[in-house]
Amino acid sequence: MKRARLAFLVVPVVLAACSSSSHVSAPTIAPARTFQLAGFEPAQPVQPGRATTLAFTIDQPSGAPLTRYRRGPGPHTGVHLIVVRDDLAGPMIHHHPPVGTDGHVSDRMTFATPGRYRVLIDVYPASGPQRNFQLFRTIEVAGAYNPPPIPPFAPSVDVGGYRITIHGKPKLRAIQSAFLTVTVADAGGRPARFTPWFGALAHAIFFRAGTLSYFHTHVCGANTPACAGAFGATRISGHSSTPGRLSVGVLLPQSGTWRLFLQCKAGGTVLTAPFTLRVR
Ligand SMILES: [Cu+2]
Repeated sequence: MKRARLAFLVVPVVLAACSSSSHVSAPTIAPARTFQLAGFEPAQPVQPGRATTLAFTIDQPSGAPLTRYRRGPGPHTGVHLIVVRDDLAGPMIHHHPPVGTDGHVSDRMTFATPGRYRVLIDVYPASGPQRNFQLFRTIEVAGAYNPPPIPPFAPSVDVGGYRITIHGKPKLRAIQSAFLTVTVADAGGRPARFTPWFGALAHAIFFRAGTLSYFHTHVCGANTPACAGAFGATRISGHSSTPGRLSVGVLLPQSGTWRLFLQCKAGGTVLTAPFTLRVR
């Protein structure tokens, strides 16, 4: 659509510019050069419950593969692979796969249940005007898919022997930053001791129901250098200085129903707790 309109706009200008010459050639309008996924696997629907290779290369606007990614101790590095089922009810997968010297990224993951899955690739190139950008794909996992409605807000989620609780009912508004107070306690009610994971004490990954818009913040602690960074033009990060307690920064661009997948590492295990948030 955009391309057609561009062609329409550009051709008369070229004709006018060339009107005094003896011959006129119509310009060829190429699509805008952007970063794009190449050689994405799986190219076909996959089977549930079976380890699957997910692989790709990111081609730069020049056409050459992107091989140099931002590196460092913080979470804003490399390639983040985030996978959710479209209904946002199921689990979330968050990997930082290694990048080959030729730019090829390959990972293994298992899709537990049938359905449509959103693959979000959050990319931090080593150089260039953009700090990071996202690319998307959909993977179909074979079988009957009856997506359940998103559950209402519930303050506590039990996962991996821990209870993760949001304190107070969140009152969130689009484009207004807020902080959620979250506690993580073991089965005996003792506060969890967090281990930094991917450069942060916790990762807060948000997807909006329906459109699957995405946002991602981090909770930083004393031992997470380079954790607090910019998210595009936005700077927001939470912090934690007390065992078992997290202050999670939220800044969502649109109203609607969002799912927060809160991830932290406690007792050697990565915990992922999904919460439903209404944003006015
Ligand atoms: Cu993260």
